[in-house]
Amino acid sequence: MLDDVVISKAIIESYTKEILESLESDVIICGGGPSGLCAAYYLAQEGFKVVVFERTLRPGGGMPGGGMMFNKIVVQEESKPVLDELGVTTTHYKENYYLASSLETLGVLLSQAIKKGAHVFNCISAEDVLVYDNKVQGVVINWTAAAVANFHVDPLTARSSCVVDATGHAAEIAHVVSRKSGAKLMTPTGEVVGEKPMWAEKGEKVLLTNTKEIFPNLYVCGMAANAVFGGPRMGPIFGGMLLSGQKVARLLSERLRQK
Ligand code: 48F
Repeated sequence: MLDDVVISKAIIESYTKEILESLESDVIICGGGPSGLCAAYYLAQEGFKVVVFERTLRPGGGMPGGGMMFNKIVVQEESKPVLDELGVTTTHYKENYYLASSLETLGVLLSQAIKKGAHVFNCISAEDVLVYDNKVQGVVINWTAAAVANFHVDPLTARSSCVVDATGHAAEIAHVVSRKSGAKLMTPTGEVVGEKPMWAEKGEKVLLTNTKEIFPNLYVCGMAANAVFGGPRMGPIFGGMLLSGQKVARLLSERLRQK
């Protein structure tokens, strides 16, 4: 026999428990695209308490769409070990070019991040940050549906030792910190420089350099890193996104272990 209300209680109790536990963590990642999920996977694997807030119903950002909805992605030689480690099937196209299904890659990445212990919440947007003593100390969250409906709903907050802006092209968290704190970001202009036109070779090259701390306790990875530092976009080559997520996880892991 199945009781409809028991089903409801099971969902509400378990979701409430998980989100309550997630209000204080080591790292909050804003954005569940490829770079954010990859960062979550590596941080969770290292045993850190990591929380991902993803705006949309379905995590994955630009990954499932591949290139112009042709649902394949390309990765280069140096990032293939990440897909191998995750267990994603790749095929060799030509020297330095490998292909993977964008859907398989997303499915595996999401599944592995959660299995390692990352807490991934969809349908929640990070709309602001907590800044105490000129340091980012967490984020302000709200249901995406409230914003879509244009409801005036006050948000809630989640605290963490560090925050990662993995919001993609829009670099939303960097923008909000720059606009509201009045302080300078650690960029050449002190502000978000803005993304440059498509150039895969250069975009992928500068992405790892751009993956770093940009304000006390605020890190940036993925396309947001190039947007913040004025790097080019790079289209449906995803190796850099994975390596950028891996790099930010390493930087955070080194930092959090020092505490
Ligand atoms: O855009 P997205 O996929 O960013 P990424 O991880 O990867 C970029 C590639 O997809 C592609 C590319 C490849 O070379 O250039 O564009 O850097 O994923 C960003 C995710 O963040 C969510 C958004 O819905 C998407 O899933 N997001 C954006 N703003 C917010 C957010 C926010 N304020 N709060 C929560 N999630």
